[in-house]
Amino acid sequence: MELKEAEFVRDYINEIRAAYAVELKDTSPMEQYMALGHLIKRYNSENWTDTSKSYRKNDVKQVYYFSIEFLPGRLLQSNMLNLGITDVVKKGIRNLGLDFDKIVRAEPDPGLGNGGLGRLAACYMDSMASIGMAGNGNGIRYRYGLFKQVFMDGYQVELPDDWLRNGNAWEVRRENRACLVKFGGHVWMQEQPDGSLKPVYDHTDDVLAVPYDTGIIGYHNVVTNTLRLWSAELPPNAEEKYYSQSQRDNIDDITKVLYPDDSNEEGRSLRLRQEYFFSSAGVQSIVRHYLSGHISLKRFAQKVAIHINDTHPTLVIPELMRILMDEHDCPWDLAWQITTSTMSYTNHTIMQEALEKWPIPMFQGLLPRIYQIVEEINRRYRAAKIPVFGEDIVDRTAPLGDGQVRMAYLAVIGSHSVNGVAPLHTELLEKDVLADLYRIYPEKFNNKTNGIAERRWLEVANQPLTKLIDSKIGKEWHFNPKLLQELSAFEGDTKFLNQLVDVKKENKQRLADYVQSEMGITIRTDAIFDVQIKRLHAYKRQVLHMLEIIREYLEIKHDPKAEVTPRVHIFGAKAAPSYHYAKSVIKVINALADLVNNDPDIGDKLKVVFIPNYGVSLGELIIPAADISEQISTASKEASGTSNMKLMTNGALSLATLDGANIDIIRAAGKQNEYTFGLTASDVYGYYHRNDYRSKAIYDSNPELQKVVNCLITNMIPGISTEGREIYDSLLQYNDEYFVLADYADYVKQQKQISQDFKDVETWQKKSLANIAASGTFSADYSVARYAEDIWQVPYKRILK
Ligand code: BZD
Repeated sequence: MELKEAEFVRDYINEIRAAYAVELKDTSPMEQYMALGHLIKRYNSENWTDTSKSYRKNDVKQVYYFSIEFLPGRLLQSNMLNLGITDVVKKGIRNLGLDFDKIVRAEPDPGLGNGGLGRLAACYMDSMASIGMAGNGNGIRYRYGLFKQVFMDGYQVELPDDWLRNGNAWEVRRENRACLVKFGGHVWMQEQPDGSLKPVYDHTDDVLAVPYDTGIIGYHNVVTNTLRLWSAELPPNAEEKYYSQSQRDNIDDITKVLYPDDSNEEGRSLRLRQEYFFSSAGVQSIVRHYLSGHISLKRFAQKVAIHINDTHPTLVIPELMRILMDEHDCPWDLAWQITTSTMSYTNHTIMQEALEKWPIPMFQGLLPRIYQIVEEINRRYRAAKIPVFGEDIVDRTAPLGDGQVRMAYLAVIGSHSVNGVAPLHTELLEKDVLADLYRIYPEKFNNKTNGIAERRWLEVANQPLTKLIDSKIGKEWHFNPKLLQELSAFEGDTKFLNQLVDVKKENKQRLADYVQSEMGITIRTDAIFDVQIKRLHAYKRQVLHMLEIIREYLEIKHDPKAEVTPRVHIFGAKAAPSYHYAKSVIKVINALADLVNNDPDIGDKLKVVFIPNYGVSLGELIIPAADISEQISTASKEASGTSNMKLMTNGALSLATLDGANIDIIRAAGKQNEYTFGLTASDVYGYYHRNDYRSKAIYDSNPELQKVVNCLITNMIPGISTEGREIYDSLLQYNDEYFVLADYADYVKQQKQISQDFKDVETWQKKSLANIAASGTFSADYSVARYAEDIWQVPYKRILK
């Protein structure tokens, strides 16, 4: 948009006066931020209205991305970027004598997700708007996001994340679009005048779902899409009916807090209520919107695509069936045809323990009509498939089985498309996790490799690098990130390589300043910044990284005078509050950090920093500063990974197993520009099939490994007698479920190679450049374009090659 500085300054001062009735000089950064957010929202309001109007006028097919999590990150800078007003606003703010960075930091970072899945949903929202696609988000407006993590005596402590305390500048509450979601009660069949039977639900517990909409601004293209998050409230006219305190609390609880676990199914009734709540409210509002422009529901699937982001929104399937049949008299077959043509499903994990299943009595009690529909889906599935495929495989894959509602199977059966998020992951879905369903519906399965929003992860997070890239290849890559490939022409340009070194140094300094001020630890910027940032989980193997730190520590202790390449090991990771083992790992890494960081023999050769409260905002600070990107999951376990892509585009070299999208990153950047190691997925499956992995044998055969692992139980690291033992036992007594010891030697070898290679600045920088140049293909713009073409069949405007 066009904006002059003088105009902005005038508007901003007026905004502050109107909102707070004080002079600018008397405002807090929070007030300055809120006023700026409101002003920008106002600047963009016409685009938002016009986008909706034009979708409606042109009867454009809409995509609705249903996700129980969205992790958008702070919106101020990305909205300014996408509107093209960054420079004007920054200048205006500076000339008013305000501190822009402080204003940026005053914005709460909405933690409405756990990790990769929620962040992916947010990247996709940004990309859909930016390529000009009619893509809407649908989720939950949690009053408390993911907990704030602090460390006390090295232990993780969780504090509530009251992110809405000062209001939310970007959202609009739309009370007039609210709808009722019904739980519990009874269903009975009422005879109609024509003799047919119609279900009636009574004695239900009704909850009002109120939408809060946030505009998702496209990049330089006047498009603004909508992210709709639902909040649970008492129904209207509630005062006419008595609600006990516990009924009120039950309603309040539905959207109170995000479940803080990203890898275990919760299995609790509140979680199921959350899932039905936003699925039902979302589908109701979609049907209502559709019917405001169409007379019949027959063409619904030509105008609406609903995407199921992992299994949490699977109940959109029976919910759409319910609305079509019970409210619009659609016969089953037509309703089923419309529903399956509308729905598509992405799986994000092969971990068995994350697959959602609900005990039938709980499900049936909470959602009696939905359960009837699932039963009928189940009955028809069995009737249609048993004659063709036999009873065994159909038993194993039916939506109902073992006394449970199996959400992933329901999602596959009720969708026309099922995708994994990286080629290896999709292959494993087909061969292993969903192999039976793949046999029955091979045509539904496809791969859509994840992507990231380059705008946030490069243009917002790494402004120095963005400027440098622009100075070399212009700005066209902002619209078509694959053009970053043009950078490879500068591989021999020493001046450019040196400029890249300077940019990295600047970013490392920014992080070092943060670490100094927040943690009181001094780190040197000429050290290797070796970064592992992701949820804490055994399969992601922070333990392997930890063993390497112990090894490096012992090595320096053994010969304190020997020359070493200095290193800073940087961790960011939250553990699910109930995940005991993950919390022990945090404690041990923190204790190790204390030992290492305060040992005079070590000095500044080796530092360990576990930065508390990792989230999107800290990611923006850490990622541009990284030299090494640790992507060290047990092969086959990480569906894709996305921090691997973010780190790559910021010039970090991957230290990676052949897992998830690491494989594709390595192929894109060239093997010689990354450090790969360890078992392959087929090695891991080989061990499973033969059942012959013995971690103890590896331990016995490697004296160096023994020394390192023994440090967990020798009191060398103070204060971890319980936690150290727990990890030690997991590796030896419980046979090392994630093959840490199997990969140890190869991992160490690559770490040693890294220490060598880092000394040759020019060669290192060339590798870093190769990563940046090849990273464009991992832009989410291309990912959503592929979803649009292959799955959703929706148009988009931007030409992407
Ligand atoms: O999804 C992650 C995978 O682990 C990553 O490999 C992948 O890159 C991303 C995006 O596709 N999965 C999750 O993040 N899963 C969850 O966050 C989650 C949340 C609630 C319940 C279960 C899983």
